Amino acid sequence: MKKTLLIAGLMLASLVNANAQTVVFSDNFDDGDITPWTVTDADGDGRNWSVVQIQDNDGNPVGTPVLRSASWQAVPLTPNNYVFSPAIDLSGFFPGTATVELSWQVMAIDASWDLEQYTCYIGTAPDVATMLASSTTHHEASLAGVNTLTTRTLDVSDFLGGQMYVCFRHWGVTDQFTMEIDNVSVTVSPLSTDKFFTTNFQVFPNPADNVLNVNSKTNMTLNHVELTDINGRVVKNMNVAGVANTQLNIGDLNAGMYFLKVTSSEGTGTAKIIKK
Ligand SMILES: [Ca+2]
Ligand SMILES: [Ca+2]
Repeated sequence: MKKTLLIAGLMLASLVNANAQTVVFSDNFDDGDITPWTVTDADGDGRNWSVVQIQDNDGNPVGTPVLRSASWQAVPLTPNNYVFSPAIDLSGFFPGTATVELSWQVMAIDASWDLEQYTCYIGTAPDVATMLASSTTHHEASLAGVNTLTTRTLDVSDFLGGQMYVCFRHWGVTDQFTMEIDNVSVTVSPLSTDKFFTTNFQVFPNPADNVLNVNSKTNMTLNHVELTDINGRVVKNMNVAGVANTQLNIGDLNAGMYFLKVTSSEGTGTAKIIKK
């Protein structure tokens, strides 16, 4: 029973790295103000994204304020409208330590006129050229049937360590009605320790007879390497102070499963090891 508890403890310890999720950006537009977002009217018709409070036929508010762009407003429009977020700062997070998820909600409110097209781009500057060159995008050729605010997500982990901007572009459509965006957020989630390991390091061979090689796959270096048996006893323990690669001699260990724990300045990684 005690052994089982210890293993359970080790498994639990391997699940979570240093910090919980961090919401680094969120905007629900409920202040009714589009700033600090900026817009570019690439079609030049003077119409663009704006923050509106949707109302019913009696003038009563429906839901909360949203970001809206139109493809029909008394007359058919042919929008090519861009809206850019302010800078979203991910410079405090080291690449390879976390995943970053962009989340937003989208709809085309009129079910009879909902063939709206849009693209969400992520880039390092709030301008059209940068966004069109981005490889981190989400495109929807039609919002048919998406008539209530519906959540979309995009992995933006590539922007860890720097700044990112979110862009929504309403384009390639005419004579429908409107599309809406709301509740934009960016959340950073630290990697589990086993994912942290496989992202930044490799260990080989595994299973191993005598020597375990522990190598960095990224710019991350090792400060400490530790091997623990299934009872939680530390059987190897090495300070290695900032090296990319190291070796552990395990020729003296009994055959079985062990847990490798590596510590870098950016976090902790774990991996299961088999000694033959
Ligand atoms: Ca809102
Ligand atoms: Ca326009």
